[in-house]
Amino acid sequence: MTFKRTLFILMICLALTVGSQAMAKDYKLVLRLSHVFSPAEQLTKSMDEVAGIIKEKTKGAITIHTYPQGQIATYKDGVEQVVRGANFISVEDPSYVGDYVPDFKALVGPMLYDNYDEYVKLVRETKLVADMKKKAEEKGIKILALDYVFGFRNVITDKVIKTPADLKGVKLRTPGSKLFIDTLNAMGATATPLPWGETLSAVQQGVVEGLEGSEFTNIGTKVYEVRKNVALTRHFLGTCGVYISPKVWEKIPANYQKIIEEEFAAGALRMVALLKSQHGGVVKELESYGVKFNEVDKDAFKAATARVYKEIPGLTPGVYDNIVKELAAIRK
Ligand code: X3X
Repeated sequence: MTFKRTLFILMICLALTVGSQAMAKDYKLVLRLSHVFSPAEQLTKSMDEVAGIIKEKTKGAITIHTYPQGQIATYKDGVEQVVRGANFISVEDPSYVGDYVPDFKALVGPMLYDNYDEYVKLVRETKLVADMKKKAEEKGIKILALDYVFGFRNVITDKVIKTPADLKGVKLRTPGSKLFIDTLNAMGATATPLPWGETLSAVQQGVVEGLEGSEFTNIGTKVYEVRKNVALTRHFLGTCGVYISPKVWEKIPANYQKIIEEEFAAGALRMVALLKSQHGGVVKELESYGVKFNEVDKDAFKAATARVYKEIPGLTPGVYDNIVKELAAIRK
């Protein structure tokens, strides 16, 4: 190559770099982030914190306005906003992604996890979940995190529940996710889907006898004022993922993408560590408000919910067994 030609190519490269930097400099994007959690709950604080860090690190180029407590689209409707390509971040249980890629329902299915860490490891480090994420992206959902864990979900009633038989005829509020409805029904209860915003009044008015949720939900939304018994079914690990449209994502300059990805991932790890350290204290505080905790016949609930996995339509054959295998390896 002649000297002149080399110089010409170098100048074009330089012009392109300067051009894209100028573009990134002028770049501005406003995203709306939506979830159902209350101001006192860590998920709300974590989302606000991550949004603040992203704004600071991108020097104001990426603004994320957070909308807690279901002010705008949440649950299934929130994920739908993402799939439609809106400038929107949905923060929801991964079972809603399961409406597009059913394997996510198996990933967060009943009676799977013993602690937060094994779930975090599974979603961060296995090819199995990396492949699931790729499939979600093809369906219009780019996953920025899956592990904003907010505790194991337990049955909260006034009646002491120890076996599936104890739940017979007991109406329990669940979120509207089909996985939740099917699981609570399989556990023996009569699942009654309601958005969180209607839950406590439904319990107070006796529309439902109780609900299912974690100790962090219990303390953060004052469930203890309306129901006093927690049966430690630990049937689901309460967790939220963070979802954005790949179409929106692709238009974000790479340096900002990196910041967004890193900060949502780091925020989840901080939340997991914090909640792990707070759980014992939260249980004590709930007990001081008169809440009683009881262990349950775990095997009976496990047997009762086994069929849920068989009945999820559209699962990749063998995916549940593969999740169990990966978990066994992690536990070793
Ligand atoms: O998709 C997000 C979660 O499944 C929300 O669970 P839900 O509706 O029982 O709300 C939990 C609370 O902590 C809300 O304040």
